Amino acid sequence: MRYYTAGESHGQGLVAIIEGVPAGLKVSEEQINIDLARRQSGYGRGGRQKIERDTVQVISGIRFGRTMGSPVAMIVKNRDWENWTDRMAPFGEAPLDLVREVTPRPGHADLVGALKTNTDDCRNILERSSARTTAPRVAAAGIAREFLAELGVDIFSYVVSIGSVSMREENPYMNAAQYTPLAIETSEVRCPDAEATEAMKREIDRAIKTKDSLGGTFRVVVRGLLPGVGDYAVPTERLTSTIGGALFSIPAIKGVEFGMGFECARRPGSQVHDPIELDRANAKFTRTSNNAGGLEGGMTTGMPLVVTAAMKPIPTLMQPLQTVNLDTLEVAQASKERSDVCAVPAAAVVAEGEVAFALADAYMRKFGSDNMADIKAAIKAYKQRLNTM
Ligand code: EPS
Repeated sequence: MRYYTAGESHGQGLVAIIEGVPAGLKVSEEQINIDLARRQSGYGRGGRQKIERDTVQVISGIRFGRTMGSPVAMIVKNRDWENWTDRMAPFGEAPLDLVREVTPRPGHADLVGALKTNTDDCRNILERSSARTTAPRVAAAGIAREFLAELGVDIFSYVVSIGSVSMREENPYMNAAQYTPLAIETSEVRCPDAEATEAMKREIDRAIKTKDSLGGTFRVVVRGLLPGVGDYAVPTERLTSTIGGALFSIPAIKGVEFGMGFECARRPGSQVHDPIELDRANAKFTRTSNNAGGLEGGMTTGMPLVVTAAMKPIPTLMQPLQTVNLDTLEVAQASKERSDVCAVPAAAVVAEGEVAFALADAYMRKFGSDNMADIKAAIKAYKQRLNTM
């Protein structure tokens, strides 16, 4: 299962096409819209979110609420388009009063993208490198999430830190799977700790006051995984590789850690690796800890998958950094425009979808891809074999 997207931040809308979708999968439009709304949420988002109410429109591939086995096409429209019809018109001449973007923001794709594509207007770059382009990715991920949900796999995320404020956690690789969606989604920063939520909001308020922006870290947690999904033999099929790559494809993601991550490098092996135990009651192998974060040798262990990602601060600053004006080549202040101060809670929702795609693809490689009935039969046979070992 893979997806493609097209669309700009202030164009007519954003499109996703998902290929390799098995037939017979139940899909809920409402659930996709809930995820789109979750992506728009979060303390620290800017004025644009008051304009947009993202909803999905399915164009193909789904009939009477079930996938047909053909590619699924979706659109998420931009409400703001009506304010940009002249400046973003696909055809005709540019308006005479068009203001080109010539003061690239440090940390954004503006400058390098303009050099690469030979344009004198950084808008051509920022329109596509905008966080807005994650909206169709979340819509597309709805298919992967439904696929996994039907196989007993669920995915959630939560924010661990914003700026210098972190929630306190005891052995999160073992315990993160116990957080409830209610505790996460009722927090304005999508953090299950009420005290940390308030401290993070204060941190964002301080950034607004000082005209700055903030990044942070979040975890994606997956429960209900079977052991042995992914691969150790083919480098590109290792889940560390596919999930890592998928998370790094989200704009602004600067680091990914599986389980204990970088801390593993500082400890001796005896304090890192998870002892194996036989759970006789459930006829399965388990681990007494989960420092590996649910992956060994690029495959699922059957323990919860716990992956942490770090997001850098938003590059648009209300107190801009120094740049160079591309017209005059003089020192200038970087572009300053309506933006978000912090989008970590939203990025975590995007990351859930990326992890879902990587896992759905790995499940289909192992258990088949044509239709849900055959996939479920293959999973049943696999479970039976593991149980009778
Ligand atoms: C963004 C700037 C803001 C954000 C936008 C990403 O939009 P605008 O320039 O229209 O004010 O709100 O994110 C979204 C619209 C979204 O839906 O995520 C940027 O510069 O990347």
